[in-house]
Amino acid sequence: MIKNGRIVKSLAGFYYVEADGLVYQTRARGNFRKKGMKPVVGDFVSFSAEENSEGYVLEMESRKNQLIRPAIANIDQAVVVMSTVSPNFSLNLLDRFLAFLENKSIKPLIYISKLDLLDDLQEMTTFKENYKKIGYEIFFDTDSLVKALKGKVTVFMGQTGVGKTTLLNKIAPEMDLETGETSEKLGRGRHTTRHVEFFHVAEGLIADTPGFSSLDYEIDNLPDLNNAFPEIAQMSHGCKFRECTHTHEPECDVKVAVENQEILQSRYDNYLQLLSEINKTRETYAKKRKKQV
Ligand SMILES: Nc1nc2c(ncn2[C@@H]2O[C@H](COP(=O)(O)OP(=O)(O)O)[C@@H](O)[C@H]2O)c(=O)[nH]1
Ligand SMILES: [Mg+2]
Ligand SMILES: [Zn+2]
Repeated sequence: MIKNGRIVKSLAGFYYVEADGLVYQTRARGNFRKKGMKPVVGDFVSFSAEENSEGYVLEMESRKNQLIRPAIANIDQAVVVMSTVSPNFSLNLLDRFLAFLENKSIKPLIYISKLDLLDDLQEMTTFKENYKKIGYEIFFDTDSLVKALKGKVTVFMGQTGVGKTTLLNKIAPEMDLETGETSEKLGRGRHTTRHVEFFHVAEGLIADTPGFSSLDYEIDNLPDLNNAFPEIAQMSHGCKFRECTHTHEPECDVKVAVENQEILQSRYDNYLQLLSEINKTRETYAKKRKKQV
């Protein structure tokens, strides 16, 4: 019998496909590997479902997005966890996460942890207002965050130590994850590699992503970088040049908006930093290519 479903777990060469509320154990036929296509968790597939024996993944639908490490596809949204202190709150790091997610068409949700360690919430409240204006949702408590998980596939990301596991343990104790504290106590490595799995939580699906503290990505072209900052992309429609980088060009609406404080100076600075990183990467590649010739 052929069924359609979604891969919810991948372990030791098996793919576990959920269809009509049941989970089927399947393998991928060799012809997938030959084509260089490896099914991953999150893939929508058709598969043969045999009684009392393994099924086979037959076909995969094309993906709306994909992460490499961990290997997950078709993600709706990501909760970026940022702590107020230890590690210190960083708009630079946050903007990098946001740009990464925008570039992958994954909706960012921002969760602020360790608010209890602040004497004064003014700075965080101002931050929340500023980013809300850009269009981002910022969560200061778990109850409101849980509501936003309904019906979506969500991943969690953030630096080591910000409190991802603590947060997940609170909203999904059934995942039974180890926090920094317990893994230290047990003397285990923090970065134990695990299989990838989706959990049904808060009427949605969430994937824990333990190794996902750094960004294994490069935005490598200017239009993509422009679009990764929604308020800059919006404002750039008014720039004189279509390919405006918002640096040296005349009649640049983005620069005017920064001067008028319609765009945050810090967002613009972080955009410029990413821009210069892209340009550096390009120069390095160009040099390498020259050497090879
Ligand atoms: N005070 C305070 N400590 C927290 C909070 N969230 C996490 N922590 C602590 O921060 C440390 C790192 O948390 P963990 O969940 O392991 O972070 P992860 O590396 O992002 O998974 C642990 O000692 C937690 O107890 C919080 O909201 N307030
Ligand atoms: Mg953790
Ligand atoms: Zn411009």
